[in-house]
Amino acid sequence: MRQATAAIVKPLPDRLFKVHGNSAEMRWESMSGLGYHTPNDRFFVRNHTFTPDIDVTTWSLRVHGAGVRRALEFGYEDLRAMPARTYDVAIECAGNGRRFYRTQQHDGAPGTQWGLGAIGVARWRGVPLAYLLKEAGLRPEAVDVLPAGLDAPFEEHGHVRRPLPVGKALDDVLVAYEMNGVPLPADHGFPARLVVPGWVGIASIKWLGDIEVSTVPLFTPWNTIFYPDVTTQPVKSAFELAWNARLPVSGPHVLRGRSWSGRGRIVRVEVSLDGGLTWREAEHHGQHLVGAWLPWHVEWAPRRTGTRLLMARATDETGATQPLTIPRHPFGYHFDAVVRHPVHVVNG
Ligand SMILES: Nc1nc2c(c(=O)[nH]1)N[C@H]1C(S)=C(S)[C@@H](COP(=O)(O)O)O[C@H]1N2
Ligand SMILES: [Mo]
Repeated sequence: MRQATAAIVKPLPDRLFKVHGNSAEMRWESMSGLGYHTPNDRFFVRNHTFTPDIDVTTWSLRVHGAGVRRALEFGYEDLRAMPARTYDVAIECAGNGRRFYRTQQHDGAPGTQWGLGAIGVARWRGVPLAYLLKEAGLRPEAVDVLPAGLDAPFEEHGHVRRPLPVGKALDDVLVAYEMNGVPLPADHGFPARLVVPGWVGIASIKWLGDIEVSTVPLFTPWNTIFYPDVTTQPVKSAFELAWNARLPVSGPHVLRGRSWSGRGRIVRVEVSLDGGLTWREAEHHGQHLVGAWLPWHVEWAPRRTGTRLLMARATDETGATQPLTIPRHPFGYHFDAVVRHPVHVVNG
């Protein structure tokens, strides 16, 4: 493994990304008019340290521990030869929207000040983690599965690693080696990463090197200090528009957006184009997959120039909806309140 010279390998043009230290946020306007999936060139990157350069010819993945009867160790070609599945699902950082605690509610939290761009939906292909666990002879006493990344240790906390309960591991977790039809890009976990549908992004460990299966609950800084008690992601919505977008008053405009929830399907999206005075239901279009997002649109013919606040509020099948404000969160996770998105209606 050679040390990379920059935290992120792929190009980060200003029109696609906003860079935050070692991480990069997708600009929502870059999804405008695109298809269902987030192209790899604009998928957000969240790195605790930097993207490692892994030699796939010597790479191997070990599955071991007291929770399995025999340790497995296999290489990249072995992994690609195993029974594969394809999932169209989102990965979203728990801190997505953190900035709005500060800008909308004046109770900000430290950490990456993401807008709404720390989410992407991709077509992931790989081997179900359940298959690997069964191959290793999963014991009924197994409790936790601990995937660890091969990226550099994070501060004094060691390699990025977060325990996953065996129930979730057996349910729908993938050891992915492909993203949108190509081998995983370096920044997204090459040669293999976990994809944990519906859960906070930190569960989807990149650059997998080791998976320990234990018969006792496991603790690492990533389920005690940094992401205690966070599993599924709440309901959120975003417009496919630049922050402070300029829209000609001549219109009409089709305003597009997407809504998602880690807890189930989106059943309703309402939009307000007057800062919350009136609401109307948005129309859905395109695919709508569980674990991913629902694309929607509304038509708008603004009659006057000036600044407006656009708002979108979704409801998922569990009945969870987006409130106007939410209580402060010490880490700034799970910002699911309605975001007030400013646009400027201009002459022209
Ligand atoms: N090994 C490793 N895995 C990791 C991380 C990391 O820094 N190192 N970041 C996590 C976090 S916090 C998130 S939100 C997702 C982001 O995935 P992406 O960079 O492919 O968008 O990866 C997770 N997996
Ligand atoms: Mo994250």
